[in-house]
Amino acid sequence: MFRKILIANRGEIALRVIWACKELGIKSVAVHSDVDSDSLHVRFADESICIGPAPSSQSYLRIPAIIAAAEISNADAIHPGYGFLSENAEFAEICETCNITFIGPSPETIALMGNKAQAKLTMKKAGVPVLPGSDGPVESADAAAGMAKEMGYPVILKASAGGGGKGMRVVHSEKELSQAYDMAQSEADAAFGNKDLYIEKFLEDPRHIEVQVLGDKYGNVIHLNERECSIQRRHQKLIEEAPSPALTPMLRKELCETAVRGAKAVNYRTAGTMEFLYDSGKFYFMEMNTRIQVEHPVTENITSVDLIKAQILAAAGDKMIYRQKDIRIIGHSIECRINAEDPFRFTPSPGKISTFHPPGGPGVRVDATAYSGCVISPYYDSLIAKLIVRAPTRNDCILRMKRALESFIVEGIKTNIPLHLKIMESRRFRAGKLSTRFLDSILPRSGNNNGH
Ligand code: MV4
Repeated sequence: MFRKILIANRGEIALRVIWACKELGIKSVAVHSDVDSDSLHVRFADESICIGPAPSSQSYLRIPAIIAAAEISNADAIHPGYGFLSENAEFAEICETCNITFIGPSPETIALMGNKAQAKLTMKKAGVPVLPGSDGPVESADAAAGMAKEMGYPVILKASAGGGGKGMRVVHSEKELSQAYDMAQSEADAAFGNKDLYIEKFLEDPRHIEVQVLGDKYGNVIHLNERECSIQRRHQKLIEEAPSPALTPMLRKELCETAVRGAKAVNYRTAGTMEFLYDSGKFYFMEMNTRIQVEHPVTENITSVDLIKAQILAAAGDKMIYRQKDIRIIGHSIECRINAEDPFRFTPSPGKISTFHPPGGPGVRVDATAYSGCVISPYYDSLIAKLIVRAPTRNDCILRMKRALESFIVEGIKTNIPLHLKIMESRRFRAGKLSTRFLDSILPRSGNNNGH
């Protein structure tokens, strides 16, 4: 087992990894930027090292500084958390070269799944359902027009190197296609240095349902059921829950077994997520995320599996202690992402939090980095806490979330707690009628004009 793990991240996920290390008897090393020296991850790690100034490009993304910190502190592994370097194949490879275990998939798997066109083709070959479209990148606007004619409009152009919505264009008719192709291509080139696009049939109002998978180095792969993540704004998730209110037991089994088949096809050996679009009783593979995700606690709540510990144990070469038949869903769980932002205009609200008093009581978990007196920096994302509740049923969960939100005190900055309360009180949410356009039905019209 590892003696010491360096956490190449900040915020609540850095703390979450530190808690796992403590419970496993592993020493932890925090890295931090200048403006994060008073952060809780620095305070609770066994050691900490400053790796640069506030901008991520000069600190949390600076590979040489992070590797140097691991060598100076004699860490034998690095946990990348989510975001930052977590899906950077080059970083994973450099870790390997330096004899530091990267807690995640192999560099080859990260690179393969990072190319969304390749990932889709790989999954299609493995028998995972995908939307009709090009097999791999599409060569030209003309080739795209030919395919669009065949499958019918609307279609969507997506950057192969993309994911999370960048370099995407929905096309409703042939006359829009060539311009959309050029725009998506230059956006992809600017954002990723890769112009490749692929095309597929566009679903107007699907759900986003993802399956948590877990593998080890010996070819064992299981699933830990699904999460529903349809409530998003500008490809930023706001609320996640498990299980999905949309699935029947039969569909759940089919979806989750399909996800395992896909993960096995790429020799998956750690925690990961297979993302699907779901519409009218059918699901289609969209992307695979080769990292731990923000919303992993809802899965932990319904399965009682500690996903961070599982990642660490898998990376250390332990054989998986779970068999699929040991995994059962118990109850329901919902997560609200509490952001430092104006709740209806979505503009950031950095600054000093004068009072921070999170809720507690039965079934309430708060994964937070904020505390009374802390300063929320404008340099990083606006997530200040994840409020996660569990209860026997979805309805109990919603009532519990409502009371937890009502007793969550954050003063000094604005948060999106009022928006979460509005969603918990909405009839559509309570009925489980979710889709990727759900938020449009909640927001006042003025708040709607910021989307794509
Ligand atoms: C789609 C789609 C509909 N049809 N692909 C958005 C993020 C990126 N990962 C892919 N996305 C979508 N791809 C097809 N063929 C709709 C979306 C989409 C979306 C997906 C999940 C959650 C929220 C979303 C919001 C807008 C668009």
